[in-house]
Amino acid sequence: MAKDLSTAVLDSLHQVGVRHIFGIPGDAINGLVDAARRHEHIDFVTVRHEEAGAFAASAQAKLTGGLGVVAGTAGPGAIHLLNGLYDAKLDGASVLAITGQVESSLLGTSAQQEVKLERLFDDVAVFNETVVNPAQMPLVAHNAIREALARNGVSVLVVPADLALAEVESRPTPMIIPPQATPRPQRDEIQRAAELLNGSEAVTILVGIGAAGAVSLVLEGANRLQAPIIKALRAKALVSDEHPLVIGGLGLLGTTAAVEAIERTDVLFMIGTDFPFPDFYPRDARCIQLDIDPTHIGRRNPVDIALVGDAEETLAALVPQLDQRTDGKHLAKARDAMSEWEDEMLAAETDDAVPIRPQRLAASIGKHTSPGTIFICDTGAVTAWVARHLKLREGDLFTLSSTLASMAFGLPGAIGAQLAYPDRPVVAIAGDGGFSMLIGDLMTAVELELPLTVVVFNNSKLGLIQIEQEAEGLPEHSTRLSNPDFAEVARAMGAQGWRVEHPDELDGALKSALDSDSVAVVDVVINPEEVTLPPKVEPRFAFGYARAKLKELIGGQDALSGMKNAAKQAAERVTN
Ligand SMILES: Cc1cc2nc3c(=O)[nH]c(=O)nc-3n(C[C@H](O)[C@H](O)[C@H](O)COP(=O)(O)OP(=O)(O)OC[C@H]3O[C@@H](n4cnc5c(N)ncnc54)[C@H](O)[C@@H]3O)c2cc1C
Ligand SMILES: Cc1ncc(C[n+]2csc(CCOP(=O)(O)OP(=O)(O)O)c2C)c(N)n1
Ligand SMILES: [Mg+2]
Repeated sequence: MAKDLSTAVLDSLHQVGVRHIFGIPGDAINGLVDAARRHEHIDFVTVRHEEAGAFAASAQAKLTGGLGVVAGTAGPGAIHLLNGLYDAKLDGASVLAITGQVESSLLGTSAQQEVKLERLFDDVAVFNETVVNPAQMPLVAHNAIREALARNGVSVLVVPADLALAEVESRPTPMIIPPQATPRPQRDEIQRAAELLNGSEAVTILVGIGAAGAVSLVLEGANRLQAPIIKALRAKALVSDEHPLVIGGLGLLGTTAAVEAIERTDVLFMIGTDFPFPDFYPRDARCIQLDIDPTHIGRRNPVDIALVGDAEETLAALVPQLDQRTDGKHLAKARDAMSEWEDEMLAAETDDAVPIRPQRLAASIGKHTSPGTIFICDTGAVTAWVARHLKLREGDLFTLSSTLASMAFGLPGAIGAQLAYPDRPVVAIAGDGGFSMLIGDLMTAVELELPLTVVVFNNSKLGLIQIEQEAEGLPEHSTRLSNPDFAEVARAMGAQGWRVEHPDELDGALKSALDSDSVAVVDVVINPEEVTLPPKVEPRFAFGYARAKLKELIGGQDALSGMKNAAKQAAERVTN
């Protein structure tokens, strides 16, 4: 049976369960958009920026493990996709980008909007092909889909405008997506790992998103070994933050309890994690790493025993070989340190100060959301408040632009998440910088009538950058943002909006927004002076910070005018 090329692509996508293509119609992809208009199972979701579409597709892929799809027209539309596609690549998410291209007769003629797309996408893509003849269908589409799914990466299919609706002879070729060839760790290696774990005094488990299918085995193993569990940030939702074995995260956004447990540990057991910060790995401990990808073994930290395999399958073989320990000194110390940490955090989380403290805001979000909520978080100081103060429960999902650490992932990611999970509450947690970067896509959420909630941590600045500048001893520069009232902006865009400046208003606004069945924005003015501290403050940080504050005080000018400035600012603060 004959059909047009774009319909053939959509039929292939339908075979792997795709329901949405995010993008902006026009020019070279009008054929694709028309095919979507006619397609029974796949919707074209018009966004306001192709990057937002790519983030939405990436978030869907990260949360569901399936394929996210995004489209952009030739030239600028395709270029706009790039940051979102890198987000998918770096987090191992399967995304297909379909882009337009100038007509095939114009290729190589410096035509308007002609960009060498294969070169543009060369680094980001595991599969990157331009269709030059309709007879390539459906095989070329199948290959693109198969490679994205099998290699957990980005595929790019470039379709010149004149071919989008070209007739293709569609042979009935069901697409084969072979199950991933899962490596199996050798029995000997599992036994060596069991011996090392059984013979050690202080095992600490660092768990990552790769352990998502093996949570109960991780818990059983940790219980037998009396080992505290530290969660890599991407894996924050894997085990409840309130679980007695959990001692928070590791890294700049982690807890002191985790840093101290790592210092004491004699065997670190990494399960499905690619935690990227070398300074936070233990200096002298032995290390066992369990990962499905052999190229990830040892790339962050030297490894004594490598278990290359699926977390669930491998732990199912390993955990029964672990002895039940009774002397849980290491765990007891870690727990004590964690309760101390939590007590320390509680003061800020319950503080009635005005402006509202971000710690209090993050903790309040946790109190008002129901279990099963999906949280999508931006990059910034906001990530730290969420990492430390938003308590996730069993059944919640959490994701972010984890390895690329791009700004503005929250709102578009929430759009992708809400479309993939229409019945679950979805909350985007945004910085004011990140939110305003792709704010246009609030209108996308409104048009789609999605019930998602956006909470803006509004400190009127690129907060994390100011902290970075000051930690390096540099005075704050160019990080301030003069924002509108985002609640009013939200209302003007057709969403509901709440502006919160006082802690007394916080609970009511969050509750109303979360209960609302339309797009809701809660713009919370938070204390702009709040600094996220590393889990252990080194003298270098304190010294740099003090130096920066001094420079800010004298404003880099002569001391007298600097002091005048500082006095003026202080007076303004008092009168406001
Ligand atoms: C502003 C900002 C600050 C950040 N600060 C921190 C921080 O302080 N601490 C922190 O932890 N993170 C932080 N991050 C995130 C950090 O960059 C990493 O992305 C994150 O730590 C990685 O988490 P992960 O190991 O769970 O995921 P990934 O890096 O995706 O690793 C998952 C691993 O699991 C493996 N895997 C997949 N499937 C399986 C399977 N079935 N069986 C076995 N293995 C499998 C994969 O091959 C991969 O190696 C920050 C991010 C941002 C945006
Ligand atoms: C696209 C992109 N541009 C720049 C950066 C560098 N960067 C990281 S965090 C940040 C500030 C984010 O500000 P905001 O969203 O207001 O969050 P805050 O730090 O204030 O909580 C910047 C500029 C980045 N990560 N991504
Ligand atoms: Mg900010």
